[in-house]
Amino acid sequence: MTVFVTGGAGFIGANFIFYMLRQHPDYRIVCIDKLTYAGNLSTLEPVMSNPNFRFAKVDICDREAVYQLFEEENPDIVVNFAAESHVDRSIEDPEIFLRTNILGTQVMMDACRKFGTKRYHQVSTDEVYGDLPLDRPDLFFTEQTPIHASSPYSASKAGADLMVMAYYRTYGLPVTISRCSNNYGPYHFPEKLIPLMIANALADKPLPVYGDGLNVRDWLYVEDHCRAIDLIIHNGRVGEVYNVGGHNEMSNISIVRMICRELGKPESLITYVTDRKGHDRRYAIDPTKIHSELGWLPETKFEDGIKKTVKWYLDNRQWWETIVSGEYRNYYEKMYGNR
Ligand code: NAD
Ligand code: TDX
Repeated sequence: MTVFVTGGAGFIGANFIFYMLRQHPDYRIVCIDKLTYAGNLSTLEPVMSNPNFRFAKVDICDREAVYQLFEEENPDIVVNFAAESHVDRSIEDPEIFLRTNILGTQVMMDACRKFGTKRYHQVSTDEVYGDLPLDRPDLFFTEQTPIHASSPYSASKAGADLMVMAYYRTYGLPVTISRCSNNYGPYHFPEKLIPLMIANALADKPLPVYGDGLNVRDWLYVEDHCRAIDLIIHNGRVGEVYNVGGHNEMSNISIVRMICRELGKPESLITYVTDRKGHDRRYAIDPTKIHSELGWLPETKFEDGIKKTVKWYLDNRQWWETIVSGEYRNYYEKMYGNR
């Protein structure tokens, strides 16, 4: 069995590669990654010499290079993680989001059609459903919730999902889609809330909380997401969408306070800054379908997951310090300098 994993040098894709090589030691895993600012080859160092693993530096929008790889490897399954993933960057400059997230998805699906790939899996997000109000804790996103994206990022992911379903209906491409809530864990790029707050707190820098800090996200430990995708690509029904999330809603401010406590840092570091444009208020997943059809439930409780994550950032300073001291510094200055 050969599995293509696009975006495998990023946060979730890398965790998925480690997970798959552990769970299915007889599978061949081919990582396709353009190595954008978010891709980090050093993350994949532990598996580079595994004979069942191959890394290919390829842009998923590069049709010729993608077809060439399909020709060489003839994959059974494609799991598409590759994307521009940061909402704030999409607000600054949407174009690359449309290119990679929509056109790249199309190229990967065209390749699957051409080479008769048995399964194409699209890694999507709960953000395609828009947001829920804070004063209606009874409401959750189900697979029937209408698409109602807010940011250029989520609109691009929603556009890709629509193309995936169009390829299923029009060409009969065997597809599945997962829509997951916010992930956290090792190798999370430090532009995102949890790793950014850990890195800043360790440097005694201000902790920039957007708006009133009351926006709610539904957090899932990354390995639980990897297990859900593994179940879907093997046992999920073709043409179906599966929501993935573990009923772990938390406000941003409570997460930042928890990180301060874990690291023994004062809450006086917390600084309220100008809100994100169009900031989604609350995300909350109803995972009934994946639970009842595939038996999936999250295994890592947030209290344990956040401790493991903080420990990982303490034990792997070199990984993220290299990022925050390099080109990323310019991004940080641009986004937070005058906020
Ligand atoms: P990430 O930004 O950490 O990694 C993205 C990876 O894709 C990087 O390695 C990057 O180099 C690669 N990439 C970008 N453009 C590419 C291109 N044109 N061709 C090939 N590779 C390219 O992202 P992540 O947080 O790991 O997210 C992975 C996927 O999961 C995305 O599709 C995202 O929308 C989805 N998702 C993320 C979360 C989350 O909480 N992080 C939640 C739900 C869904
Ligand atoms: O400095 C910050 N301060 C802050 O208050 C940052 C970076 C974020 N925030 C807030 C904004 C959000 O309400 O924290 C929350 C989480 O922000 P992000 O980490 O940027 O994640 P989010 O926008 O929720 O999107 C993430 O989850 C869904 C991923 O980046 C997406 O790829 C995924 O689809």
